[in-house]
Amino acid sequence: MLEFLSEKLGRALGRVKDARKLTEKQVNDTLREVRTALIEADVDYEVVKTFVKRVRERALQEDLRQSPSPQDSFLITIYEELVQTLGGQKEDLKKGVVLLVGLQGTGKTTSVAKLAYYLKEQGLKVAVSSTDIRRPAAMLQLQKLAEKIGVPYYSFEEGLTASEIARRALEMARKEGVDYLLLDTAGRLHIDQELMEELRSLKETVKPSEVLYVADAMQGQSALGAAKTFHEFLGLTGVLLTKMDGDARGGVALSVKEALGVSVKFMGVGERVEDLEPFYPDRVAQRILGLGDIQTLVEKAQKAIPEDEAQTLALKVLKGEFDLEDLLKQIRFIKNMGPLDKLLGMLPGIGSQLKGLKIEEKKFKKTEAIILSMTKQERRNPKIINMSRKQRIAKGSGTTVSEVNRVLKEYEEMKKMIKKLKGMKGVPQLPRFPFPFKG
Ligand SMILES: Nc1nc2c(ncn2[C@@H]2O[C@H](COP(=O)(O)OP(=O)(O)OP(=O)(O)O)[C@@H](O)[C@H]2O)c(=O)[nH]1
Ligand SMILES: [Mg+2]
Repeated sequence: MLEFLSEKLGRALGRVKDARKLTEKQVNDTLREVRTALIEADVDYEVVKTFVKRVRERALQEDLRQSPSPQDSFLITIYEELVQTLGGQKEDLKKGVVLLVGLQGTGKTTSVAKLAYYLKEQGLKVAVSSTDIRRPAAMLQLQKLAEKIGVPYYSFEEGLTASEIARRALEMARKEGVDYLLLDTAGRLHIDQELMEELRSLKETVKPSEVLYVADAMQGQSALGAAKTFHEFLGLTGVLLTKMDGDARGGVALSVKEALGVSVKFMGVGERVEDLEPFYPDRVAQRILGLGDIQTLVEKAQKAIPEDEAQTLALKVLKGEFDLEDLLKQIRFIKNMGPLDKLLGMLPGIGSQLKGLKIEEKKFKKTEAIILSMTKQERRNPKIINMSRKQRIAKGSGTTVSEVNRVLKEYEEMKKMIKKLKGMKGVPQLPRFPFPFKG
């Protein structure tokens, strides 16, 4: 996700970091590269123009502040302006009825389920219902998803209008005292009057606290054209960007706020119900600038690993003290945390390196067996593992010496990577991550 931008920007900004001093020419050259990268990533042209203008003005006007260093303050300016472009503050979802609208196939139904799951995990009371009367299968799709995540699905007899379904669902939601009633709506290939009228009447009936526009990031900027029409008709309160895990260049995430005046509130990052993340402009900016997203990573880890254990593990990783015991723990938690490449992509500097790194989750089982066949001493200090120990471990785990070697080699590589991170400027400290550019 967002690798394209983070790769390009990382390169341009890396040169600034390495420079001994910062000249006006360098500022201009860097901004030119930034501009090209943003345009190539499909960010709206006007957004790019304003962004670059703001950064340049600040950089020159503040006379390249000497503290902490001109380079750092230039990078800080870029970071701060990027956060602004992405919407500034993270915005919460107001309690009440949440209407999800958008074109066909953008991920509305899936997102209703993801959002329900996300809110339920936060300990909130959620119910869902579908007003998509066009396709009978659409209702069934949501009903099944709701069952899967254990959230009530309100269903009614056939033949009701979308507004009537919504009205009855709201009645039930009130009776049951839910915090959020999430309503799915029908999508259309193109905007048409009939759909807009249906949505408008739906809105008047339930007076939603949120009208979220579901936009497919893969569609790039064209997704925003339709959003503007929806906004005029309905008054959107936010955007949910789906398919951010795809190979979209992600530019649309940067264009939403400027183009619509409302913020991205969530992003979909996969097909599973767990694959939804709240949108934090500062964290996304850090990811884009190739600084990774340690906060999100730690939150994910905390969900899967008991809190203090997560903290210890994260600290160990950052301090570069990471032994095979820790690797074993990680392997065991990974199942709860989702695909490893996604997780590693959130670590600073790793995202762009991941392309060459193939992670096969099936290998985990074998790796786990191999580590389990080692003694505690061996896990803490793998250096002592000689040939005869390798043979014993291979036998114990039902594998071969070459597979034991593979695990050891991979562990060494991981350690190297972690060491590199540690040496990098910009690895924030635990538990609260202060400004990313300070070393
Ligand atoms: N990779 C990926 N796929 C997604 C994401 N969100 C939705 N999808 C997929 O997109 C497809 C369409 O999703 P739906 O939720 O049915 O879309 P919809 O907007 O409800 O479609 P209509 O009701 O026909 O308008 C499904 O195959 C989903 O699995 C996402 O964040 N990432
Ligand atoms: Mg649908």
